[in-house]
Amino acid sequence: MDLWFTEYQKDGFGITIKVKESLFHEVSEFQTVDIIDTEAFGRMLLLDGLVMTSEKDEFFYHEMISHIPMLSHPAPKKVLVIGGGDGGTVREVLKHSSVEKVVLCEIDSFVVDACRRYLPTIAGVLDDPRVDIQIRDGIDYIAEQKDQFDIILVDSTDPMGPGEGLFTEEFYKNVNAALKQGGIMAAQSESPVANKREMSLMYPLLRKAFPIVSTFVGPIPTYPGGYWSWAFCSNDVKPLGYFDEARANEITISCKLYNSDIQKAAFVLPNFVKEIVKEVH
Ligand code: AG3
Repeated sequence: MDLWFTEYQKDGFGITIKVKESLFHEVSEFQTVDIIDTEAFGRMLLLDGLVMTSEKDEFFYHEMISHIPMLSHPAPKKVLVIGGGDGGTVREVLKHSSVEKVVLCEIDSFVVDACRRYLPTIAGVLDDPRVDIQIRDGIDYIAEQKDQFDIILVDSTDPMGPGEGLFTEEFYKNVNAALKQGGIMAAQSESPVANKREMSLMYPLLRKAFPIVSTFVGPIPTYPGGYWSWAFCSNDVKPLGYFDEARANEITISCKLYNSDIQKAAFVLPNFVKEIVKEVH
């Protein structure tokens, strides 16, 4: 019998993937955690029945959320990833030779443990000595950090469930206070196709916390709408305000998606996305 998984997205559509087998299924204190093996995308992590990552298309997300901000900073040394318990964002951050320490602040130890066991190509870097794993709520962690990080990456779930508190003005203000001078935050900001409402609520809150708020976009085959966005926020760095092409070329060698043309193109927004984020045009 054929077994298919569907993430119901919005307005009567979803993404449906043929399942080979279920490898892990647990209900943690926070959410349902599943790892399934699929024909089309290899192994996949699902949280509360939503696609978080897959072996075959994770690079679309992880290379964008990390390299676009990392290469907008001259020498990022200390990086914080909030959420992202699968380790994919940390893996990309560690490709940058300036990095001395990456703190991974993930609320749910079940996610980290399941990914370490079943998704080694994504979570394999979590044993690197530069990685400090904090199993705690990012909301509390960030409130304790002042002037600490060069880059903060908010690799969260959707703005409902355990991720909800990561989409508030207070949280963004605390992120700002945790950044050093010249620091940058990038946060996943949902799909301009499937989550217009969530996006249009998020950007005004970001603008209350940061003077510079911009948006970059890219495709993600297994996420709602197939098309995704990230917020780029800073006190002093504008998108493409700093860019070292030689460093970008070094990173490009180990990437499936990222290159210096992508860096330049990522902030080019279609009109309907400008409308959602209310970017002046
Ligand atoms: N990124 C998850 C983004 C939200 C996806 N939403 C959805 N499928 N409805 C976090 C995992 C990648 N490290």
